[in-house]
Amino acid sequence: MALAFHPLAASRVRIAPLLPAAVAPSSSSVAAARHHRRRFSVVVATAAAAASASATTEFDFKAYMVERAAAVNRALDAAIPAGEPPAALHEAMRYALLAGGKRVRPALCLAACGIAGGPEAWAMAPAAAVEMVHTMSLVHDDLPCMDDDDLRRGKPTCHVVFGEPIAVLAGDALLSLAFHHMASVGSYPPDVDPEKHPARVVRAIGELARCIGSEGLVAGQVVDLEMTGTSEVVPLERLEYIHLHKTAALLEASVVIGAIIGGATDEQIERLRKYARSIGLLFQVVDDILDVTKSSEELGKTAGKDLASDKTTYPKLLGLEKSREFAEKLLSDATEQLAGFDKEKAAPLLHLAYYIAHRQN
Ligand code: GRG
Repeated sequence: MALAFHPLAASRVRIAPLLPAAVAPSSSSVAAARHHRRRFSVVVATAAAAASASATTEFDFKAYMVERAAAVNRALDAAIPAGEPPAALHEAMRYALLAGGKRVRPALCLAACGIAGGPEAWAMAPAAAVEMVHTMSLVHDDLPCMDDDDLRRGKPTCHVVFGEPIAVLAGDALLSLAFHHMASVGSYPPDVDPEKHPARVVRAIGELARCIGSEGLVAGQVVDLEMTGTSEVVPLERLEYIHLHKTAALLEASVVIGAIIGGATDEQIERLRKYARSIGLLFQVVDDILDVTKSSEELGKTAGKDLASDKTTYPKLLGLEKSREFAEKLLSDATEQLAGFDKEKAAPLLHLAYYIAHRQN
C-alpha cells in the first residue's frame, strides 16, 4: 500500500509498498522467535556478506568506522564546554553525547559528502550536528513521559543520573547547539568554496530542520505515542509511517546534508535520499528484530521491550522470516541507488547499508 498519509511523499521520493500484506503471527510465535535468534543472525549476516563480497572486496569498513567515530567524538567533545556553568547542564549534555553510540548518522553524513566529491572534513560540523540531534532525541525518548527507559548505550539514562528537568533541558540545549554548530563559520575548514559553501549550509540547515520537525522525526514520535497502550494492532502502513518519520527521517537528513555540503547535484541528492529512506526503514526493521533476538547486555539498552509492552513491530506483524525478507529487499533497494556513482567513492555508503542490515546491536 502506498504511503497515502506520508507528508514527505507528495513533494519528494515515494517509497513504494515494501511487502505484500502478510499474515500476522500470534504473539506466541514472536515469543518463540527468541529461540531462533542464532539462526536469524546467521541468515542475515550470510546474505549481506555475500552481497557485500560481490560488490567490493577491498574496503576496510571496520577501520573506516573506527576512524570516523574517533574523529566525530573529538568534534563532539570540543563542541560542548566542559566545566562551564551551568555545570549540571553541560555535564548532562556531555554525559548523553559522549556515552558511546555507534555514530552511524555522522558516518553517513561524512560518506555522503565523500560520494559527492567533497573532502569529508567539510561535513564534520553537520556530522556532529546530526549526532547531537540524535542524542537529544534519545534523551527525550527515554523520559518517563515518553518511552520511560533507564538504560541507554549501556549506561543509566540521562534523567536517571541528572533528574528529569535537567535531562529535558540538556536535550533542548543539544538541539540548539546542533544548529548553532552547523551555522558557525568557525565549524568548517578554511578550504571550503567561499562562493558555494554559505548557500549549501543554509540549504542543509533547512533540510535538517524539516526532517526532524512536524514533518519528520517529531511526527513519527507523536504517531508512535498515539499507538502506545492501545490494544489495536497497528496496520503495516501506519507502522511504516512511524518508522519512516521517527527513525528514517534523521538518517535521510544525515545523508542529504552531507551530500549538499559535498556539492552533489540535485539529481544525485534525490538518489541519495532514496538510498537513505531505504536504509532508514531497514534500520528500524533490524532494530525490531534485534529487540526480540538479543539480550539487554548485547544491545546496551532494554531488550524485549516491544514484546513486553505488546508494541506493534515488524516481527509481530510479519513474523521473523518475512521481516528478514523485507530487510533484504530494503537493502537491495538502497544499494541500487548507488549504481552510477564512482565505485570507490560509493564504498562507504554501500558498506554502511550492509552494516545496518546485519548489525548485532
Ligand atoms: C528531535 C526535536 C526532536 C525531538 C525528539 C523523543 C523524540 C522527539 C523522538 C524519538 C526518536 C527516536 C528515539 C527514535 C528511535 C531511533 C533509533 C532506532 C535509535 C537507536 O539508534 P542507534 O542504534 O543508537 O544508532 P546509538 O546508541 O548507537 O546511537
